[in-house]
Amino acid sequence: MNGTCRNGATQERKGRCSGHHSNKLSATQTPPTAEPKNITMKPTIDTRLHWTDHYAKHGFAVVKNILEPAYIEEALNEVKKLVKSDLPMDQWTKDNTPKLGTQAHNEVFRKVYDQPKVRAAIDEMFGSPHCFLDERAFQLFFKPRDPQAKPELLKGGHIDFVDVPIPVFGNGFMIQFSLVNKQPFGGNITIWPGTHKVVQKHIMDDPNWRYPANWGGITNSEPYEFVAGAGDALFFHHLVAHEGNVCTTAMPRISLHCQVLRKEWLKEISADHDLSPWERSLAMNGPYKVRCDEQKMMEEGYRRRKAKTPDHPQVKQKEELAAVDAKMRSGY
Ligand SMILES: O=C(O)CCC(=O)C(=O)O
Ligand SMILES: [Fe+2]
Repeated sequence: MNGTCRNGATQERKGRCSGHHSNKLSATQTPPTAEPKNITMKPTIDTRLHWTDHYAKHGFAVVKNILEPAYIEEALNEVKKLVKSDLPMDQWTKDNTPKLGTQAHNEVFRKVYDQPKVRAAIDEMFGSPHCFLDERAFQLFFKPRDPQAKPELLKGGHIDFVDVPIPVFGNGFMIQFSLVNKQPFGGNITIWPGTHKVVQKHIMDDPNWRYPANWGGITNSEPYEFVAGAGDALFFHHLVAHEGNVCTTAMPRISLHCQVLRKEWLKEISADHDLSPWERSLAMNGPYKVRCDEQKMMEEGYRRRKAKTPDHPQVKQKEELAAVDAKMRSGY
């Protein structure tokens, strides 16, 4: 992963190394320490990698301009109809706009899956045009500016399997599409690169490993912030740590958060055949065979959790989405 140094560390290093002919120190100079301390690296996209390789290696990828301008316009008009405000969009705030809910049945938003470049990218991920299960489990994320919020990113991150068994392979991935141009701290999603491998290894080693009970230490690094242009997409792995942030910019956060499911649940990854990019992202810890039917495991896990904690807020959120499509519950 390419990194850019925060706190001016890059410039400091350049300053030390360039410009002077002699490396000798004068008596009054203190010797430089080996490296400045406490540098945190802010992850960026490694543009040397093809987007599918980036996805497999880091657990996420950005594909720019995946949505057609005409579709973006249509979807934004739909948002404006729902918001019913006389104010221009950049004056919308949390306090002067309604909550829009998931919009999980909205006919315009669900068409995002029909966008030609989106469908091509899904097929590329699955390595075939026949794998995609044409379920449309998605949510509109509408987050206008919160005038009280500070411009900062949330720490911690999460995965979407709360107090349930976690599938090593699962049956899909997520795509988040931005309908607007964003700035940093604009309510953007953050991703902790590479955590898909770490989390998967834990589950492979211990099927009783759970989020959040066993999460400590997984995300104590800098996350990547998806500062999107209108029409850009973020693809992310079912096990990569991620988080939604508060919106502190004039432009609201307006995105579609979509599950992409595969018809068949994977049972095994062996080294003896070509892997699709999606399979490669699941094979970072080597060949593996599932211990049980993961689809059944998930259905059973959600049933048990519901019986135990019917009022858990994340349980409620997931169940609202689950109402969109019963099949979805078997996956997430
Ligand atoms: O706000 C976001 O982009 C992330 C939301 C999320 O991770 C979730 O709903 O599980
Ligand atoms: Fe999530």
